[in-house]
Amino acid sequence: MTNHNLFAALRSAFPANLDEVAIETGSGLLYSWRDLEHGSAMVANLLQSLGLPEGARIAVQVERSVEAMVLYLATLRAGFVFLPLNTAYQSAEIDYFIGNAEPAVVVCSSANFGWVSKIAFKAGTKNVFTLDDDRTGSLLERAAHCSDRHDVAVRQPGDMAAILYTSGTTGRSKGAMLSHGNLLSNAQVLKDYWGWKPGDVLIHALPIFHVHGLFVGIHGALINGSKMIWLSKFDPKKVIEKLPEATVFMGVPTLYVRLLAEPGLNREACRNMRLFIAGSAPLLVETFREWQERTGHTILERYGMSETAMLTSNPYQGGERRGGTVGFALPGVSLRVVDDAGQPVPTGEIGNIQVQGPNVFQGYWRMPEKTAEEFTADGYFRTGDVGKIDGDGYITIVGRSKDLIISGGYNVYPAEIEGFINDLPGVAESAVVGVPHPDFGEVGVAVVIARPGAAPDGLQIVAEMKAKLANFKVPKQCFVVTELPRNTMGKVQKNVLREQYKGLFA
Ligand code: MLC
Ligand code: AMP
Repeated sequence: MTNHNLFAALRSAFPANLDEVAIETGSGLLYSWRDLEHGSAMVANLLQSLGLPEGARIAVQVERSVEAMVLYLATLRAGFVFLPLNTAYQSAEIDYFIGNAEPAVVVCSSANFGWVSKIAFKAGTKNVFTLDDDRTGSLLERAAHCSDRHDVAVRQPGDMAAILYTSGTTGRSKGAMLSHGNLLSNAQVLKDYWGWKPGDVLIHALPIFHVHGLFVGIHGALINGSKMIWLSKFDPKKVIEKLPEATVFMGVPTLYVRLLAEPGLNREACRNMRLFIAGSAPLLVETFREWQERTGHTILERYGMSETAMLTSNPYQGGERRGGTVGFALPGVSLRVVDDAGQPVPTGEIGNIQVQGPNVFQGYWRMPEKTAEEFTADGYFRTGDVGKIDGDGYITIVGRSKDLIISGGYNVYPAEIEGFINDLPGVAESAVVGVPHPDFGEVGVAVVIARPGAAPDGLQIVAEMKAKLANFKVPKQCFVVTELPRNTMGKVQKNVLREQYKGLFA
């Protein structure tokens, strides 16, 4: 019987000589392919020894490390479901995710063990392990006693491999269920489309709790048997130092903006590079052009989402990479632009982007109604992105119908933040909008109306948010005003607010 487990495909791409270097860290630690093979086997054996039910979720909130990646590989290998959580999430956020996903295993940093384990045990989780970014923690201690041989669990293409939580427009996060088949098909398509070849080396400096770093980066390198230069965090100077040893780099636009701010970024530093890829948020045409001038390389911009992994890409070869566009639908992906009635719009006109393909997710975890709402009768997923296709077939994302702010590549849903602010004493109502920001692309600004007789303070409101919410979600400024602009229906006109505050960080 064919094994469709994603890990089996990644493993089969490992080089014949397992003693070659698979990963080199920023501090010079080397991991061989054999280390990945044995490490993932040991952790997979540990997970399997716990007697977990079929489809058990393994929730992980840990700092970026090679061992955290090995835990991901081990979860796939053992046939369980990986559930990564942003390290910025605080207790109320973690409480929701763990309560909703009911993971059988939770892995957290030892610094957070106290509060995370309390939440996990309350939700019925039986196993809580720790994993730190210095190769310590109870997960590795326990795995050290396990065999380094392991038969990859047999999985079908439709079996769940991961759940990625993405915030909802109503403020409640939804868990997008991705199957082994979704992820493998996308990895295989990208390997060909981006011309991965022997000898490629990827600089990996992105978080591994979202699609970009976890799937596009890790799968991209592994399915090509390519070495990764693994940086513990994004540091532009360190990236530039490592560029001559690499051929591929991936980043959200903020990473490119920060690299351009470094005088050391030049053609010489990029002499061995083959490909720079950007995505997760719109790349400004100015950044695209400045990059071309400074490095001689043309950034390849692509577009994707948690629910679908990658959907479109500018061409690697055989066509021009056009700044401001996200290229063409990837092979196997069907993408259409439709009006609000669901009818295709003429070439060049703006409409809603809908997609279909082997990479499109299986639905939202325990939310069948929400899942049904997001698919059309003929099986297309409504992305919530608004765009157009020009006469040459290039796709441009021009906006979003979903009320969403993308800040430094992280998604922030205004509804969630407004809900938080509205519950604070003295607040009658609030509106959160995204405004342009030179570093993060876009950041949130909160506009608040006081309750009669109350005088809430903007700085205090920001402080309250910092204490309770993931830091990237916190609006950079909060204004208390006497009224919000409204349309005739009484609905807040966010476009007017965006216009009013657009110069705040210019
Ligand atoms: C950090 N801060 C942010 C922020 N990141 N504010 C807004 N937006 C962000 N993204 C704030 C913190 O709150 C803090 O504020 C201050 O900046 C410093 O925090 P830090 O943690 O030291 O920041 P830094 O390490 O510089 O992080 C910036 C970053 C990071 C750009 C490196 O945000 C990042 O790694 N972004 C990548 C996100 C990503 O991988 N997205 C892919 C999603 S997948 P204060 O006030 O507390 O000091 C997806 C699908 C697809 O979208 O298509 O790929
Ligand atoms: P996430 O839910 O974190 O997976 O974010 C997905 C969203 O990021 C998409 O729906 C788009 O709105 C946005 N996005 C991803 N890539 C791009 C891009 N290249 N240009 C514009 N928006 C993008």
